[in-house]
Amino acid sequence: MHVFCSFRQFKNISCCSLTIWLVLLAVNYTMKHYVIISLLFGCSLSSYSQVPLRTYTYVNKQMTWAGAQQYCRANYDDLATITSSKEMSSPAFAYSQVWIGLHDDPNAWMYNMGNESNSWRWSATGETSPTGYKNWSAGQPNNKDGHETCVVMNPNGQWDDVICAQLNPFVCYNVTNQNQTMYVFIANNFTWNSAQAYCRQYYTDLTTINYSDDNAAVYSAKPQAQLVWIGLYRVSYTWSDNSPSTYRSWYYLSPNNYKFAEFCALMSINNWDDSPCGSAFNFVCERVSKQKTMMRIKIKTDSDITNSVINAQILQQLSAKLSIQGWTGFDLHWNIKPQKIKQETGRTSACNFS
Ligand SMILES: [Ca+2]
Ligand SMILES: [Ca+2]
Repeated sequence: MHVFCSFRQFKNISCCSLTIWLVLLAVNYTMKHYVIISLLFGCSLSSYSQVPLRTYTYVNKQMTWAGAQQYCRANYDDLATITSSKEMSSPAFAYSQVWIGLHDDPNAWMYNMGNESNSWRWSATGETSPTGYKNWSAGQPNNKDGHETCVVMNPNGQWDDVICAQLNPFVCYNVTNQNQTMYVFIANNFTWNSAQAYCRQYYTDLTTINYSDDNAAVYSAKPQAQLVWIGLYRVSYTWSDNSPSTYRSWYYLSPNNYKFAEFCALMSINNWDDSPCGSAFNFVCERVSKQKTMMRIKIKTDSDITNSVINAQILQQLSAKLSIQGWTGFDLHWNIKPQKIKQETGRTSACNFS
């Protein structure tokens, strides 16, 4: 297959002819791959094939979720990630009560302020506190009923994880020209996400609290009897193989974190329920086919494209775009053949996928 098109993205890089080999180790569908290439380079492709790259195996052994994960990693690639209803229609899932790779990790959020996938993060940084400061109320955080992934400051200044859809006033912060942090109480009753959007539009963000002094300042900024949103949140369920897939097929009452003891996803014919990770069930493993794709791009430009700084910037941009699209495990590198470099003028160019 050959595709030619005008190549506009890198006009400012220019000067010679070079070849880029993009080696993509894909864990998604071939179709998605082509869609991404189309997005990156503005080319339309005339044909594609759909090849599912995940293959699933039902394992008839009763194990805890962690035991199943270990077994799958030793004998396949990992516990199963499911990214679509089409994948879920695999015969491997035609059984009641099987572990899949979706889980929450209470050790990452209940006892510390770590930086794991399920840990608490501050809205302003997307990361945990560098100081590890926390000020939970007794017995919190507890993820009651399985949906408490946003944090309020109680009237007494201590924190509690609650459902993000609650409607609460909130405290934004701003950094002044003198590098001072100002805390601003907003009396509107908003969900956590709406409060975050409001703070980002009119101030810097929802509050970050790294020290007891910060906590005292936020406490002072709000009316004494008032409960408020602060900028702390977390993502509760993530996949064992670190897939960014947001596909979910929870039973309508799940997850419910029944008895505060359910953090692993158990599947029963399309319906997922959070269950105690220590219970023993059969499970489904996955094997992920790595797809190696080489994309040859010919660029004719008029600046020094052999400049390593420019080359690194291009790869950074490509990597960022692929990551945003949900790609993992890819490797991009240049393969420049100096002997083929020849001086060209003008800024028109072509890309050639073969
Ligand atoms: Ca709670
Ligand atoms: Ca449950």
